[in-house]
Amino acid sequence: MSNTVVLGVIGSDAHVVGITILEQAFSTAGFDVVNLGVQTSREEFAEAAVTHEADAVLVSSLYGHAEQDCRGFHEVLAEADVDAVTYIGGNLAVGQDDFERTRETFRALGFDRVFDSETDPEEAIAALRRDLEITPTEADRLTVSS
Ligand code: B12
Repeated sequence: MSNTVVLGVIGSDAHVVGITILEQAFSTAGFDVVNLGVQTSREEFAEAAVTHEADAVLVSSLYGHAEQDCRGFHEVLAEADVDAVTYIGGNLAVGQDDFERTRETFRALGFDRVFDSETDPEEAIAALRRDLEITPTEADRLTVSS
């Protein structure tokens, strides 16, 4: 059975290119991807995660307001009884000059992993396989190492 990933851009953010690339990469890697698109509210993420029984919720944010948009995000997921791995990535802070501090901020908000805008989608895919304890096939291993 495939693992399901719910993906979207949070808040009022309209940057669509990154999640389109992520959607393609996760689909190619064998995940079922539900792409909620841009300008997705916290409640829409939670609703989709419940409806699709998501194993992971992937949040993207590019426009510099991620911290504000993500305050209370995990509380909304918890209220909806969502038990999924949560990742966030993109341009998470204005300037993003100290990414370790940014990572700490979003970890404190409840995200399991925090990625910067230089992240190769394959890195996130490999991390999710580890977190969901998915054993890659030989073909996957060859793809990742190439
Ligand atoms: C194109 C663009 C726009 C277009 C968006 C068109 C569209 N519909 O997509 C337009 C012109 C509309 C726009 C508007 C704005 N933009 Co703009 N935009 C860009 C630009 C030039 C490219 C973004 C892009 O498509 N990159 C290509 C994709 C492939 O890369 P990516 O988005 O980074 O995604 C990758 C990674 O970040 C990562 N990733 C992303 N999300 C996630 C999530 C997870 C879980 C993981 C693992 C990885 C991951 O993987 C992705 C794929 O490789 C960037 C600058 C830049 N060079 O990045 C600015 C940029 C993102 N924009 C910026 C800003 C400020 C704005 C505006 C607020 C400007 C304004 N004052 O109006 C508005 C916001 C409007 C809104 N409501 O969202 C800033 C953000 C600053 C910050 N965060 O500190 C940037 C960085 C420009 C800058 N240097 O100032 N923008």
